[in-house]
Amino acid sequence: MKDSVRHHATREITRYGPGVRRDDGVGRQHALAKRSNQQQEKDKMKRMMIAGVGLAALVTLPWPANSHDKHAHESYSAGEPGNPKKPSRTIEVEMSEMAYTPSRIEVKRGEQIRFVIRNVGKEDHEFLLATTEENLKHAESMKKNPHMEHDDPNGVRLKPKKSAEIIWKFSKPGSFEYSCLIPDHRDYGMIGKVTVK
Ligand SMILES: [Cu+2]
Repeated sequence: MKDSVRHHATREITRYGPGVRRDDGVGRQHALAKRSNQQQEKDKMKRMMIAGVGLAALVTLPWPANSHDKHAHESYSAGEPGNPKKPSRTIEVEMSEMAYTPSRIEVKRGEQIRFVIRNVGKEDHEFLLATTEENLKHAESMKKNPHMEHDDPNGVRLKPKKSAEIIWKFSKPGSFEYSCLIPDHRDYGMIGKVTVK
């Protein structure tokens, strides 16, 4: 089984799927205003240090920066990203500490579901649609890097009061799940069962 989940350490993602909206939390370097030569020299040193730190962070990333391209056309364990132009059934899912509502859904094989996901809790939460096997494997890597972000159509991480939509086609029969892989959240109950018949 392929691990279709990609990881980005630096991006902040608020919404996924077709019609994606994202916030890139990239800070802009302040513009250089009129300054004395001495100040400019200081700034130059500071920029060099920032560049150095950035490089070090890049080197220590557990996933290669190009993993994005590598996984671009891989398949997903719970079906496939849906087509927003085709009909879908809407299911609203609320996330809180530490549960999903509903925590169990049933869909027909081939059915397209538009998940409207809301974080009504007080902490960040995730909704990652996959097989249990894949999510457990993924949870292990999350323990090593709890702040990793996921850049994939089958998942979203939301801050409190945020919402997002995921359109998903359940093309495979079987048992799947959505869970939150922020360390301990799944163990405390953040798991929802999906049965595809
Ligand atoms: Cu959570």
